[in-house]
Amino acid sequence: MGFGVAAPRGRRWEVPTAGHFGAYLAETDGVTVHGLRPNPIDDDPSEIGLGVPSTLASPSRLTEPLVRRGYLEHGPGDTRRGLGRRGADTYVPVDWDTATGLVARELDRVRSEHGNEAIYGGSYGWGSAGRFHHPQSQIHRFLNMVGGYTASRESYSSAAMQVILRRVAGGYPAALASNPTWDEVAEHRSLVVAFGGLAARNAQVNGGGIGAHRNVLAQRRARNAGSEFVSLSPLRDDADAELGAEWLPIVPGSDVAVMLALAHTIVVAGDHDTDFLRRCTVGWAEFEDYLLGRGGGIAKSAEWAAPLCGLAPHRIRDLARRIIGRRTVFTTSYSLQRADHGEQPVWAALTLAALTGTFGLPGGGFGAALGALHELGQPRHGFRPAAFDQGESSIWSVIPVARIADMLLGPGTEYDYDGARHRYPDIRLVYWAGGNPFHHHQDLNRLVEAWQRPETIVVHEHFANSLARHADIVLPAATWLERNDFAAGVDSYLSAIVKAAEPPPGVRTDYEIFAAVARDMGFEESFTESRTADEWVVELYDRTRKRVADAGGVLPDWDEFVAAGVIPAPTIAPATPPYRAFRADPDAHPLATPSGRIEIFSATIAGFGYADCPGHPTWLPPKEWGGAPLVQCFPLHLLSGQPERRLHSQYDNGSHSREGKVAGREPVLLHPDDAEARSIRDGDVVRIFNGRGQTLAGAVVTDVIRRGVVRLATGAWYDPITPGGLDVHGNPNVLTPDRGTSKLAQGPSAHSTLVEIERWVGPVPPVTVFGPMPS
Ligand SMILES: Nc1nc2c(c(=O)[nH]1)N[C@H]1C(S)=C(S)[C@@H](COP(=O)(O)OP(=O)(O)OC[C@H]3O[C@@H](n4cnc5c(=O)[nH]c(N)nc54)[C@H](O)[C@@H]3O)O[C@H]1N2
Ligand SMILES: Nc1nc2c(c(=O)[nH]1)N[C@H]1C(S)=C(S)[C@@H](COP(=O)(O)OP(=O)(O)OC[C@H]3O[C@@H](n4cnc5c(=O)[nH]c(N)nc54)[C@H](O)[C@@H]3O)O[C@H]1N2
Ligand SMILES: [Mo]
Repeated sequence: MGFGVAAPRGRRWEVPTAGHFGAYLAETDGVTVHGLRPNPIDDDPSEIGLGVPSTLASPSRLTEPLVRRGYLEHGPGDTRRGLGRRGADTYVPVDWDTATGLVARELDRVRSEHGNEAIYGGSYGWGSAGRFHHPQSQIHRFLNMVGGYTASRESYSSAAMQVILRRVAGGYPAALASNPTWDEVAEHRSLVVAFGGLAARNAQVNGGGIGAHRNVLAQRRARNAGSEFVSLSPLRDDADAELGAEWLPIVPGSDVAVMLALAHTIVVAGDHDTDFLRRCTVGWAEFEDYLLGRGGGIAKSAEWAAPLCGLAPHRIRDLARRIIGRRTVFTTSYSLQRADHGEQPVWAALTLAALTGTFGLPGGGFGAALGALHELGQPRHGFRPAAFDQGESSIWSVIPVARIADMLLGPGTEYDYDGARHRYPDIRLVYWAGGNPFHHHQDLNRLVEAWQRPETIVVHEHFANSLARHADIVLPAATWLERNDFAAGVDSYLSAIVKAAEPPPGVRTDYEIFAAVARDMGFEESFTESRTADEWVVELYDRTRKRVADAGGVLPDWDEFVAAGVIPAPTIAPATPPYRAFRADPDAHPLATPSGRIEIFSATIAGFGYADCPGHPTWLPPKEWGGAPLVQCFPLHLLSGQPERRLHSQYDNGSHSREGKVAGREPVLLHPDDAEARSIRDGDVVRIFNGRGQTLAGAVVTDVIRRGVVRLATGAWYDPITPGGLDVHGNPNVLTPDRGTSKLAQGPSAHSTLVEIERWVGPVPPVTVFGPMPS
């Protein structure tokens, strides 16, 4: 079994490699990687990978284990006792045996003194692609062998969507397996009504990798076949320019009002599909009363919605007319549900799909975030590659993923989630590998406080980023370019990952780190099963190959795979999409809901009695948006969507991301009128602020954005001047609120944020976060 082609010394050659953003060829001399180019198999490659090589030997690279000075001096719990402060301390290098020994002793102490639930191993995040070196699989397997840990559930991506779909439409997996594909959309020349648009930049990535980018190309083919696209979004470029999409620039947070007005217009005209509603749904009557304003309520007409959403009534009615009688997809981007009451737009879009009778039809019905990830809108291949077995936890302790700061700040506190009361555990030790809460969590200043509560924080990282700078024990981990592996997910390809560079001396893979700690704790053999990493990689490939063979397909052997670099995934006929089977015969193929039908009114949810999530889709104004009283102080709606030049915060220190900065900071998009009112010019450094925090960004004055709305992408490495002080680099999460979408899903609500902006006068503080750890 080989992992690459040997070549004479001093020469360079190319090896295949792959990240979440695509397959590349890496030019290497066996020690150093000299550059990436997209794998020629990809007709629409992403440039995100191109900046990665520039980071591997950069000043921010972690190259030795480090321990926070105050932690070494005072021992675990110094910050809990007020003796030290994470985020304001310096670091001391230690050797690997000392570092892994410290981790082993602490894990052992915490589990024996406080029980395993005092270990938080939720470790949310994307990490890197690769079936074996997947950091989440590694850490969860490891912590399960420690005896279990407090875990997290749902995701920052789709928490509200997941929970509402589970309650009213048979679950998120069923929705994904039923998603309309662009090929079907083309075939039926469907109308695509995209709430939150179909930002082409977002289809650059997919968890687990992408052999060849096809999503946006397939959208264009649908357009050329006669499909039409409508993008309801505050940003004009939320749809690929070649789609010729109609842009309806709606007020952020107002989507449910538009959806209700569309429903109202269709129902008042008598054009709804009463047969489908009778056969396949429950609760239409309750919803219809609400929609039509019977019993003293307000009718949710186009006139009602217009002042909320900023669209003239005739534009809403025109759209309703185009929907009637046409195969239509109602897709909601994830962004809509990463907001206050994020459950509602998903539920309302399902309801539109039901009342138009398009639900479950090929190329029509409900779309779960089409185009927001590469896989969404692409055919599924029914093929499941093998994974590194995570084992099982011997304890049951779980929080909704975005409630981490609440948990750390309120041990023992009760909270609501999805119909039950729960209690937060008292976390003493946090262990993170692959993911960065100082990237993904909201209200970072609050997180900085919450983060002082645990006694020990252990982190595996590549770089001296904000996560490393807020940890006690920092263990330097190898990157995907420094490991052998293979990528395969729901993508239609498998991509080989051949080590293109040696990690710097002193850097280990996550696997080696966990194996060393496991050795100190006496379970190394169960963790490694006596296999080296490379043996595991080939083993997982062979298991995948066997699965495929059992299903009647064929995969080449490992050497042939590596030589090809990228190979097509075998097609294993997927089951009929659950929504399609359901609509054909709802009695034979019921949805997994109490009624077996789509629940337009859910007696279960109504029974929870949550004011922030009633029993049917409801217009509930966000706490922060253009219609809230807080606009008096903070008049601009901040959107903090995904970055075009990065995957989240990954490789923000690389050349590709840094080429996109303005005045060295993250660009913030604002409308010319909003800029003029504040004497802001293109290229200025600006301060964005609200009651939670403040950050500096580089102004981009542009009319692609709706007036009153600003956009600052996520992922600029958090770089506060002082802990909790001004962030100098443009991280939006110092501004976003840390509150659950509702008591139902408790998802993150980053997109419901109001801010004010001013031109920054005076000396501009330098960005320092791309330098080494403070020592
Ligand atoms: N305001 C706002 N916040 C958001 C969002 C938003 O729209 N607005 N979006 C949310 C969403 S959808 C998501 S998914 C999250 C994403 O949040 P995360 O997934 O946490 O973000 P990443 O930057 O991908 O974090 C990955 C980290 O793991 C490290 N890493 C990568 N590979 C490896 C590895 O192999 N081993 C180890 N040890 N480390 C590795 C990287 O250096 C990086 O620091 O952010 C959420 N946060
Ligand atoms: N390049 C790149 N692509 C990515 C990622 C990345 O980091 N980089 N991350 C991936 C991940 S993990 C995820 S979960 C997906 C996320 O996918 P999404 O959540 O869909 O992505 P966002 O960029 O947050 O939002 C998409 C658009 O929604 C619009 N929008 C925001 N709020 C509202 C609203 O209230 N109403 C309406 N109508 N529109 C609104 C914004 O204009 C924004 O551009 O993206 C994935 N794709
Ligand atoms: Mo996400």
